[in-house]
Amino acid sequence: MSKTIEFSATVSATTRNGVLVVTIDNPPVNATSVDVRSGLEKALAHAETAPDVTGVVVTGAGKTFIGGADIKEFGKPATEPTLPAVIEKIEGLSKPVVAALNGAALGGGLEVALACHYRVASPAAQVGLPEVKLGIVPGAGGTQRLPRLIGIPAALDLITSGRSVKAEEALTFRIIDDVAAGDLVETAISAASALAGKPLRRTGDLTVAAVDPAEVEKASVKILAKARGQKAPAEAVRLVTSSNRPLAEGLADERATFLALRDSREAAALRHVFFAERESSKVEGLEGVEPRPVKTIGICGLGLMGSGIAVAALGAGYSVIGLDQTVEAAEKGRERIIGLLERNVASGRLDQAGFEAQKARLSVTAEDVDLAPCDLVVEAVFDDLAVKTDLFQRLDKVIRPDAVLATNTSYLNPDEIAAATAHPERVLGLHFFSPAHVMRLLEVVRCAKTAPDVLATGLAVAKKLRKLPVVTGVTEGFIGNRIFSAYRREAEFLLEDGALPHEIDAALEDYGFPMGLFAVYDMAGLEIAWARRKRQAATRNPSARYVEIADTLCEAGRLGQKAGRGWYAYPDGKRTIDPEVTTIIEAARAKKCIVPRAFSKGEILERMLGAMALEGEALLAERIAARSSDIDLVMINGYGFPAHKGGPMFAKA
Ligand code: 3H9
Repeated sequence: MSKTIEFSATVSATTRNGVLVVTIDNPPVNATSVDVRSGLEKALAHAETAPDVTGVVVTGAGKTFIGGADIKEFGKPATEPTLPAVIEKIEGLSKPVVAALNGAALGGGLEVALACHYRVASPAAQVGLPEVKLGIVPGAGGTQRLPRLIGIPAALDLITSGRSVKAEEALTFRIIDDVAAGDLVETAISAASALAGKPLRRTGDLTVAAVDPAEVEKASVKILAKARGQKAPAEAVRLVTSSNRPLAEGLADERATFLALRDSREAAALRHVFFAERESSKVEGLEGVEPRPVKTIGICGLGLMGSGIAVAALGAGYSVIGLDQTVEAAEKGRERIIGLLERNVASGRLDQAGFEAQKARLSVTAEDVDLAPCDLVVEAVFDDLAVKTDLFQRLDKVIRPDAVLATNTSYLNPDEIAAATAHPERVLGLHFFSPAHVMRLLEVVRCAKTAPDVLATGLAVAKKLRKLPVVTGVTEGFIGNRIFSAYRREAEFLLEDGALPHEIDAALEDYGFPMGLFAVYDMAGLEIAWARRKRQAATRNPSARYVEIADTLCEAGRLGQKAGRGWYAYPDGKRTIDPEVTTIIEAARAKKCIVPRAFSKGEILERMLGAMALEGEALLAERIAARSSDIDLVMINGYGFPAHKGGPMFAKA
C-alpha cells in the first residue's frame, strides 16, 4: 500500500495494486460538502494522470457511503465545484471508477455511484434517491441516469417515493452490479483491476429501455394523485418520463428544476421537518443518562390500542406479555394481535419465519402476577382515573421496583395516576396514536416526578419501536390534543360566524390535509367527544364561547358515517352536503343573533392555522413543549398536517 495522499481535509487515498482507493471521511454522514467535492475532483485529476494508477475505488469512512448533498448548505450560495461537475468527471474518467458502497448511498451519494463504471455494495448498504421527501428532485443526474440503468417504471417508483432499498433488492433492480461476499474494498479493487484497459460502461451513454406509454401514464397519474399538490413529485415524474432524450438536455432541465425547487417554500418546510425530527430526540437534562434495559414489555388492556402496541413491540423484537381482565378477554386479545400479524404476512411486510418468531414471543394472561418479568408495562385500559390508578396499584405489588410504568392516557392527568403509586418516579406517559402499530408519533409524557433514566427509557423504547418520540409536559391532552382542541374550537366558531362544514373541509383539503375536519369527525364517530362534552359541562367556564351545533347533531342521532349521517349525509355511503345540517347551523347562529358572513378559503385557513399557532405559543410559554419544531412534528405525524407546509408553527413564522 502506498502512503496516504490527502486531497482535502475530508478526502484521502492510498494506492493498492495500482488502484487509487479514495475514502470520503466527512462525519456524520459523508455529505458531499464543498471540501468533499473539491477533494474528489483533485483525486480524479490525480488518477487520470498518475501513470501508476490503473483504476479508482470510491468508498466512505464509517457506516455511510455518502448520505447525499449537505442539506445545511442549501440556501447558501453555491460553491464550485458543483456536484454535477464532479460527477461528470467521474463518468468521463478514462480509467475505471468503482463505487464501493459501505453503507447508505442516498441522494447525491447514489448519484455519485450511478456515474461510476461499476457498483459493488456491502450487504448492509442501502441506496435511494430521497430528494422528494425534501421537496426537491435529484440534482446531480439521478433522474436521468437511474432510468438509463433500470428503466423508467422502476426509476419512477424509486424517485417519486423516495424510498431506499437494501443491497440485495438493489442488485435485483440492477442498480448495483455486485454484493460483496467478503471484504468490500478488496472486491472493489479486484473489479477495478479487471475493468482496466477495457471499454467502460458509462451509465450516461446507455439508452433508456423502451416502455409502454400507457403503463407510464397510469403510474404517473397515481403518483400525482398521491402527491396532493406537492411540486417535487410532479417534477420528478416529468423529468424521469422524459429521460429518453439526449443526456445533456435532460441534465440541464434537471439542474434548473432542482435549483428552483430547492429555493421553494415547500422545500424549506420539508428541510425544517428533517432537522426537527433529529432535534426532537435531544432532550434537556438527559445528556449522558442511560436508559434502563428493556427486553419484556407488559401491555394491560388488549383492545384495539393495546393490540396495536403489542404488534409494534413484537415487531421491534421485544417479548410481550398481554394482560386483560378475564381469560376470555386475554385470549380474544391474543387472537386480535395474531390477526394483525397475519395481515403483515399477507401484505409481505413479515415473512413466515418472522411471524412464527413474533408469535413465540407473545403470551397473554388474566393474572397480574404474570407481569412480574416485565421491564416496562404500558397500560391501555379504559381512560378512567379510578380504573388506571387501581391497575397501577396492583402492578406495584407484582413488578420489580425498577420496572417502568407507562400510561397511555389521552386526557387524564398522569401526575395523578403516578401519585397513587408506590414509585411515582418510575411512571411516565407513552401516548400512542391509533392504530398504534402504524402511526409513527409517540408523545412521551414527562410527569412531575419522572426520573431522568425513566424518561430516557421511554425514548429508547420509542426509537426501537421505530416511532417518532416527542417529549411533552403534563397538560390536558398533551401537545397534540391541546392544539387539536384549539383547531376544532376555531372550526366551530367559523361555523357560527358564517362558514359551512364543506367549505372549511375544502379549504383544509386544498391546503394538504388528507381529509377535512368534519369528514374526519364523521368517520371517527361523534359520540365519544359528545360524551366528554357532557362530562365537562358542569365545570365549563360559563362566560367562554360555546358552540352547541355538534351537540344538536348528536341529539338528532347524527352520530357520523356509521349512523349514515353526521356533519354530512351518506346516501349509498358517499359523503354529500346535507341541507338539514345547514338548517341546524343557521338556527344556532340565529339563536346567538350572529349575522353570518362569507369566508374565502384563505380566510378560513388564516383562522384555523392562526388558532393552532396561538395554542402552540401557549404550550411553549407553559414549557409543555420544548421547542416549536416539536409541535410541528406532533401535528404532522399525529393529525394529518401536511409535512410540506412544515407544521403550524413553521407555517405561521
Ligand atoms: C441531495 O442529495 C440532493 C442531490 O440530489 C443534488 C445535489 C446537487 N446533510 O439521520 P441521522 C445529519 S439531498 C446534512 O440521525 P442515521 C443529521 O442532521 C440529500 N446533514 O443518522 C444529524 O445531525 P445531528 C439527500 C445531514 O445514522 C446527523 O447527520 N439525502 C444529512 O440514523 C445524523 O443523522 C438525504 O435525504 C445531510 N444530507 O442515518 C439523506 N443527513 O447529529 C438524509 C444527515 O447534528 N439522511 N445529516 O442531529 C439520512 O437519511 C440519514 O441521516 C442517514 C443516516 C441514513 C444517512
